[in-house]
Amino acid sequence: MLPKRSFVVCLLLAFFHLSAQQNPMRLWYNKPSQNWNEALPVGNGRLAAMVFGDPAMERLQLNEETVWAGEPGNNVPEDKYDSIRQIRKLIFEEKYREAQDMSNRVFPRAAPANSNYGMQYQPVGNLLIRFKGHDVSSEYNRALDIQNAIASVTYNSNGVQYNREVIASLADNVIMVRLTASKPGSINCEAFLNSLHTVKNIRVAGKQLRLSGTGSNADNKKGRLQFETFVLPKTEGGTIAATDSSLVISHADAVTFYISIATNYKNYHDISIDAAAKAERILKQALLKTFARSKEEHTRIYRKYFDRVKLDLGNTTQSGKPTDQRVAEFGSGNDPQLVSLYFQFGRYLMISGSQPNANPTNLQGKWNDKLTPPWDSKYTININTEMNYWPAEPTNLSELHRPLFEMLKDLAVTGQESARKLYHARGWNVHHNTDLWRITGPVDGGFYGMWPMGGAWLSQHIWYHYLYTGDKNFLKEMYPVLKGAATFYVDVLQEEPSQKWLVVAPSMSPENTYQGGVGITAGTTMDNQLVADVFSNAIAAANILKTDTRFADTLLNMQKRLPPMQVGQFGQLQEWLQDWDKPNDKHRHVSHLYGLYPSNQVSPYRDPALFQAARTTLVSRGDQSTGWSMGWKVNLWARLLDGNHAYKLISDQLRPAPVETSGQNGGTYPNLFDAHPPFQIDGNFGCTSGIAEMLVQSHDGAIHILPALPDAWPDGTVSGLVTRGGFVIDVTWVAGKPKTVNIRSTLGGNCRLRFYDEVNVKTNTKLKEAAGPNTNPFFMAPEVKRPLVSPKAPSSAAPVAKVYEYDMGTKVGGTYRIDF
Ligand code: FUC
Repeated sequence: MLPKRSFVVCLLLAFFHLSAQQNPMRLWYNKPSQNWNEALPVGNGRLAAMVFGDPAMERLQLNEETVWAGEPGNNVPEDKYDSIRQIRKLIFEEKYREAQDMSNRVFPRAAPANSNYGMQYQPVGNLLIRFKGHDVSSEYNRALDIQNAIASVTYNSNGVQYNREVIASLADNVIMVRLTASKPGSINCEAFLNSLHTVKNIRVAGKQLRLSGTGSNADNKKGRLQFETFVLPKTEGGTIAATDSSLVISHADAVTFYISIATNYKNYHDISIDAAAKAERILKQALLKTFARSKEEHTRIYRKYFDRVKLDLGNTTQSGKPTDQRVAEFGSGNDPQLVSLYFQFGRYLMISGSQPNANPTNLQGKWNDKLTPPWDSKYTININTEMNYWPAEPTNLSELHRPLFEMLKDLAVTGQESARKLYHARGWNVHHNTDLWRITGPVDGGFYGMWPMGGAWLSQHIWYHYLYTGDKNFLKEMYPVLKGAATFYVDVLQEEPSQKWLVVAPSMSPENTYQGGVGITAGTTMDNQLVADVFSNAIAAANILKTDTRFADTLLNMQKRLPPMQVGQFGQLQEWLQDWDKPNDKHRHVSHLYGLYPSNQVSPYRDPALFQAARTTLVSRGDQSTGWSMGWKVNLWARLLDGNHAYKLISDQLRPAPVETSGQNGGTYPNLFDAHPPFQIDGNFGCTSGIAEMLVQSHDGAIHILPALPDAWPDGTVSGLVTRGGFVIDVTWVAGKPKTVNIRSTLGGNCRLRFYDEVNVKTNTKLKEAAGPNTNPFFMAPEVKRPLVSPKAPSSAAPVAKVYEYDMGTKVGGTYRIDF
């Protein structure tokens, strides 16, 4: 017999287990959203909506991913090549302020009259559904089920239970709102549309609501993006009547609203689609199915992605509370399940925002309610867009990386203009922003915009995708893009006067300064790391595809002449070629740590001194920052193998976001959207990838199991994480140590595993102690090892834990189990 107390404990545990089993993957609230950051996002890559859930007035704020201001066209200024040469000359003469002043003059802060600094991503409008008499309600619940991708609202009013379900259908390309009630004939509502756009037409056509509109004019561009929205309610029982501007539904048993939105966008240079005909076609198709069938198909498609990864970090009573309360209490409570929910929410956002045939997720994913959103909600590519795609490969959503590759193919065309005109270079490049129209010129003037490295960073993703999937056809398809990125740097690199290293100039370390208002320079650490990677990837790809031997030789020779990473006065990894870093610099960008994450140029085992220098840099930069910066730091601390510090950053990120809509304090809104503030989706994705990085890493010659597990997660299970070389990993751990590891090999080859604990090779007979370099081609180190220049010994050497490494031969499709 169990003693009474144990019995109660068991009951409690069983209860939490049960409720966790019922659906731990659910955001829920006991009140309607008061503002946009409380509303819940649904999306199918192309369409998106925020669901507010007010009983008396439902609001769906609608987006379609191609509704942008402006029209096709690039923004590359004419006749700037000589100025760029002069700026470069000033830099090499160490006249940095003059160089910056000239750059600011040549590329003004505001877009010149004949050009533009990128267009705005814009909302479509709102579908509003008024329910008279529902101001008073009880038993209210509003939820987002991220296991099935369904938003719902339930409440009781006048003795009737009302339910709403909303899906952005992955099967039928429409958004659907389903209204039901516990009593027949009790659905009475009035639906209408509105929109912020100035050029618009809202009307009722038969039993449909319609909204057409045109994207705004902005800078030198005329708004030529047209959209059409058709909303059709299908009733079961009751009647529909039309007014001038609304549809009135009376005494229905159930209603399904079908929302079809289409635009004239075909691709970045062609807007010749008939938007109305497309919206109509999609609507007709969708109407052939019942809601039940659409929902089932939608969920099936969604779960094909979502179910691939499971994460259990433990569960406490906190998980029974509304999500907003859990965010508010995260710092003081013990709520590991909120971390797994947040992790999976990042995956939810990727599945809902980045379907294979869609555009990439922008600064707000696909969710935006403003005509002029912060930073235009466009693609900021000096960190933000890349961060959106960090979880794609490791969290088993590889197909959803595709939109980024399609954008890269576009940029490899439009970016030839900026390469040619601004730099007299072959290949292609893009600066720190782009948009739906794939602009590639500098944006926001000489200080922010003079960074010709956007293509270098984005194109890393081609190589990541290849390393995780081994897909040679993909590599072949994307090789011209990689080659074009590398070619640009072959033509652009300059010999700097002091050491004769080859550097990019002018450029900057994104958005940071080394003296008041001056950031422009030559050969920043991040640029050197990026060019080294572009060259390594292009060389490796050329070898694999057996092409361009001479070109690869050129790259190899040039790569040897890139500046090394350097350790500076306070033991830090230098951000600039010169030792200009300040120990009190808290700037949100940590660009020079690109080499630590997402790249793999810093290893505790290959180069401990460099590893220590990177650590010193991160310590001095501090934790507190914008959402995306903290998301990056989760990954960086994971790479520094410090799980507790990575967890500290997760806790900082999971603090409630301040109500103000600007600032640099980060945090999380009630709907789990990340705050810069304001809302920016990159931090969600950054933290999601950081959590994966704490559990499994594969960048450093081996698969490191539980590299950065924090004390806060002593026991847990993760399954379905993917590593380089296409290994799918499941790990169960107890008391901070691995217990079982399951590995599924999708590409075969040597599987080198790294643990902090010794494995018994007598019982795990497939393993043998690792010897020599890893023979798996997806784990090979780059050909050129870039030495560290370390005039001073790095400080604060934290010891790096001892590791044990094992090799295991694997076959395609084979599964392997390791027991501790
Ligand atoms: C970069 C960052 C800002 C912001 C903007 C969208 O410029 O420095 O913090 O995230 O992108």
